Amino acid sequence: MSKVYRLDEDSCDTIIISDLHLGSIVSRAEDARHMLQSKRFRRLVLLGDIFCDLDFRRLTKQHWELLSYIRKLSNPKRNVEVVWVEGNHDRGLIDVMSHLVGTTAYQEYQWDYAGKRYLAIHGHQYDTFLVGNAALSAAGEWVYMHLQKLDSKSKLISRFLDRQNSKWMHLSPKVAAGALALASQRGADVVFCGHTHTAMQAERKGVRYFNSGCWTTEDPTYITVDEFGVQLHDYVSEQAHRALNLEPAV
Ligand SMILES: [Mn+2]
Repeated sequence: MSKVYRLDEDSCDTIIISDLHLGSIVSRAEDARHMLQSKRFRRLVLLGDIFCDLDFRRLTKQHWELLSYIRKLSNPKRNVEVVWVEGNHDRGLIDVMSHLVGTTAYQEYQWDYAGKRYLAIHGHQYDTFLVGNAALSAAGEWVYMHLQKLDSKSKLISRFLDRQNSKWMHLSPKVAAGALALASQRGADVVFCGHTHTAMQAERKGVRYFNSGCWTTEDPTYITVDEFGVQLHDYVSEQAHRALNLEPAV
């Protein structure tokens, strides 16, 4: 992933985040809220798997604080469009939750900005393992959830498995290929996905693909779109740069 930062730039047209997995112990809800609070933007795309599962009892104070901040953003006075694109983990929740946080829910979302067409889809649609092995995937989720409970201190096992899971399935290329094909069909210049938990970018026949990564690992990522283009951001590195920048000059 190329990392180019404009340290002075805190405003953009659109922010895209995905795979927060609220309700999971590995969710970085507080970091996500701090990131959103530090920016000015006109559109927020929640690109799926905002929730981990249907059990609200697992949401912590930090998880509710993020949801409450998203609700504030969706107040018409703020003039921010908040869009929620459904992920495989959000199913069955998105209608209720999107009302609760004041967002509109979509299967895929398309918008135009500065002469380009953008398309956002979570990406599980191209996960052939998930599509073909629903029962096995459900069993995997159950095991994973219980491992997370055992692993609550270090979270190392959970995060390791999360990365391995995505690698074993060779998900990233499949999702990228599927999304790029859809973008061509829809006449989009840029397509965004989440789901794989691995931030990346690719290009095919003039169409660009970006994956927004996730907020469940030690290196959470997000995407911005503004007049300078599309950028993938590494939250932790940015925070480190910011901290250095605040040091008084010697
Ligand atoms: Mn997903």
